[in-house]
Amino acid sequence: MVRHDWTKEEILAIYNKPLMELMYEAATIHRKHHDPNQVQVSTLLSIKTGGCPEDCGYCPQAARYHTAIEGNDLMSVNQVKAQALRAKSSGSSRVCMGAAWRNVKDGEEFDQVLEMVRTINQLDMEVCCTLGMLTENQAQRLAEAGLYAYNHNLDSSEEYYKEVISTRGYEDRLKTLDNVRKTNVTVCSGGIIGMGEKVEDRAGMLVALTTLNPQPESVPINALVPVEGTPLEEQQPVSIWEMIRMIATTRIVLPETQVRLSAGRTQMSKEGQAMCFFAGANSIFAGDKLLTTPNPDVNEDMELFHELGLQPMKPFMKKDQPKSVAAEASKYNSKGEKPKWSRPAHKIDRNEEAKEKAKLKKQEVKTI
Ligand code: SAM
Ligand code: DTB
Ligand code: SF4
Repeated sequence: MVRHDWTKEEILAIYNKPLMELMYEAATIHRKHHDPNQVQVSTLLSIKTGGCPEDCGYCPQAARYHTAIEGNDLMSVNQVKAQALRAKSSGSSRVCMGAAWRNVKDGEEFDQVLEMVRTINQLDMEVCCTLGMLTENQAQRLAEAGLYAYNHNLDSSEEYYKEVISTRGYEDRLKTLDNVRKTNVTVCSGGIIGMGEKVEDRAGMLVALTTLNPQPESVPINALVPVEGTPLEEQQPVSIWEMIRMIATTRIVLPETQVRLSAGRTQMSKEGQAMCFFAGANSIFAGDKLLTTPNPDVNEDMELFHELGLQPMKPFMKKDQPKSVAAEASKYNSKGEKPKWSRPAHKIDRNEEAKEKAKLKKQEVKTI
């Protein structure tokens, strides 16, 4: 039975169970709802990298911090098609296109993204986008182009979100998820552990996700990848035990969801990842790069799958392939809306410090 009324206390009690019991319970629920030998494999593609106006404390793509990434303008449809074909031949069933945007803006660039969606859907792969905040009209246009999933993470509890991001509010994230839900696009929403949050915040995030009705079809659990120059650069990596606990708890409270073992796998042993699969993870990001940071090599992942008897899932096993409507036949117009997303603008000390450090670095570069 899927429950939407979990309390934080109940979820904490699950998270803190003796580990063997927790894993056994999660694995039992996993088997009731999923084939435990099938793992969905997605490939990430950063279609627009860096230069983002937001202040997310974990993100190397925020323009205000000084990180080593190379920014790029929006990729062309042909470049995206070539990458999608590579992903398909390496066993991925889904391409997830990420853009370093605060929100989607109607216009040429969005039209180009819609064409990317049509192109990948025509390759018979599932298409996911993560483009920031979205209006209902934009969600409808993505759906009409053939989008399969939209990723928009809650990232943490509502309380801890304020300690990480000051340029937008939690309610904007929920509103975007609601806009996606009004279409036939599936919802992918999860978060990051290891940002300095308490275990209570992890439980709080799961309460928010379980309350959604229907629950998200996919929930990525990322371990923070601490990137030099970001406010969270000095966070200690989360231990594999915490990752297993988080995956197992997510599996128990979101039984029908695909739980994705996401960022941070380069820091995990093969045995650790195997325990995550046992505890209910049934999806990964494959490819040697996430959006901007490293990820295990595809061959290594396929060796691990072979060792564990896991199989990459074929596309459209959970839901039929959407039809792509051509741009000329679209029934939706670009509305040119300018929605008023919130701007809390409270001060987060470590974000301010990282911004100041970046200013100094930029001045240094100028004077050299
Ligand atoms: N700009 C869009 C947005 O924020 O929704 C889409 C791209 S954004 C990079 C997608 C997600 O990547 C974030 O919500 C966050 O959960 C995850 N992410 C970003 N940087 C990360 C890091 N250093 N470690 C782990 N996850 C990270
Ligand atoms: C998600 O939850 N994790 C992915 C995907 N959704 C877009 C992104 C992880 C990004 C890790 C940092 C980077 O590579 O820039
Ligand atoms: Fe921008 Fe998304 Fe990175 Fe936040 S997480 S800075 S919105 S790219």
